Amino acid sequence: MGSLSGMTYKIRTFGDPVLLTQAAAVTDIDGKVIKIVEKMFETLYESESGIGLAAPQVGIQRQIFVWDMDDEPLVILNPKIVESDGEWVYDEGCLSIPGLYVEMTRPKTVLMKGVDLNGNEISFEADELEARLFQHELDHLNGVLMFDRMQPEQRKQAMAQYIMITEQVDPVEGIVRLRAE
Ligand code: QAP
Ligand code: CO
Repeated sequence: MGSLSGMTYKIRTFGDPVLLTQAAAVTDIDGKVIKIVEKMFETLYESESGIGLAAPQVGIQRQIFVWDMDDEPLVILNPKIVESDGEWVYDEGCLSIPGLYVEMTRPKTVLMKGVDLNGNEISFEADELEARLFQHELDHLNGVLMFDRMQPEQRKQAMAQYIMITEQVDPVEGIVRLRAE
């Protein structure tokens, strides 16, 4: 190992309990954290059209997320949103809920603070798509998924749609189950 390819994580999908857990703050930015971040980027770039990935999505309960919206790989540790404003509607998707896109309203602009890989304080002011990404990835670090942000009726519909997307019927047994893989 150590080559550029083949260093990816498996992306956990809805049904995997790790997606519902609270991630712990990163206290030491050691080689292990660097390695995790590298591997998260590999996983993001290997994914089909992913622009953001949070550590719990690859089974790691640490407050880390990576994103790339403009051919610029970016990472933040221990992020928090300190200000948000407005409303913006967007058809939101998630690599852990593949194939499902749901129109969701969230704040339009946010100010996010956190720490970079050198331990320096960083902050990002963002709006629209990037602001949405920050809110979405931060939710992952708190074990929150898109479903949790939906109104009961919308959640019911989205769940039904996701079951349609993922249901597997064994040709012999005829058993329908949710794929958590
Ligand atoms: C989070 O989402 C996000 O369903 C990142 O089949 C959400 O990268 C950023 C993806 C909303 C901005 C706005 C989803 C790829 C990627 C899928 C993603 C799929 C393939 C989602
Ligand atoms: Co997601």
